[in-house]
Amino acid sequence: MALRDIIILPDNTLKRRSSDFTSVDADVRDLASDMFDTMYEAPGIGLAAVQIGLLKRMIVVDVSHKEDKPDPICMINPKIVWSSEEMSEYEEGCLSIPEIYDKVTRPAEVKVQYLDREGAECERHCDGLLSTCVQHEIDHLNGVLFIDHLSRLKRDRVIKKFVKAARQNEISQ
Ligand code: K1U
Ligand code: ZN
Repeated sequence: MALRDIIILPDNTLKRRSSDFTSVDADVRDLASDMFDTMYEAPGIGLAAVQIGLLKRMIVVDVSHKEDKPDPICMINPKIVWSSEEMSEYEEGCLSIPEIYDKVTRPAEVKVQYLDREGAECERHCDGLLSTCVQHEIDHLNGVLFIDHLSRLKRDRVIKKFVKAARQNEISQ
């Protein structure tokens, strides 16, 4: 089990676009394993590679209920190929923006094409929390945070809070 550090706002890496994997090998599978360990430990229901400082297009998700059996999903080079016109609202959080939650409206359902951990081409129809979470994680791969979906006022308030906390942390070290 290898836990990785999760980077938090205002780390500028979070604003950068991640690049595709050109192949899926044992190193990629080890990375997926570390990402699941890190996500479950946090705890969270999703994680994008950029959140551990790696600008590569991999996300892991598990939206199963605590009492049910785990349902880990790893998506490599995920691409949304269809979005529903119907929208849904969900109160989102982010492991890179601790203790901030707000409602975000996104397409209710999406279809995603991706490679699995064996490098096989897959397509998955996502609805409910899985749809919300997958869209949140794919946003991360494009340097987009859930606060970018809020009003400028709300977003700026959150950024200001984290910039101030980072400065105070620097001073006290
Ligand atoms: O990407 C991330 O930062 C992970 C994030 C995913 C997410 C949450 C809510 C809506 C969309 C995407 C989280 O997992 S935040 C933590 C969280 O939601 C949670 C933690 C423990 C149990 C249940 C939920
Ligand atoms: Zn997030």
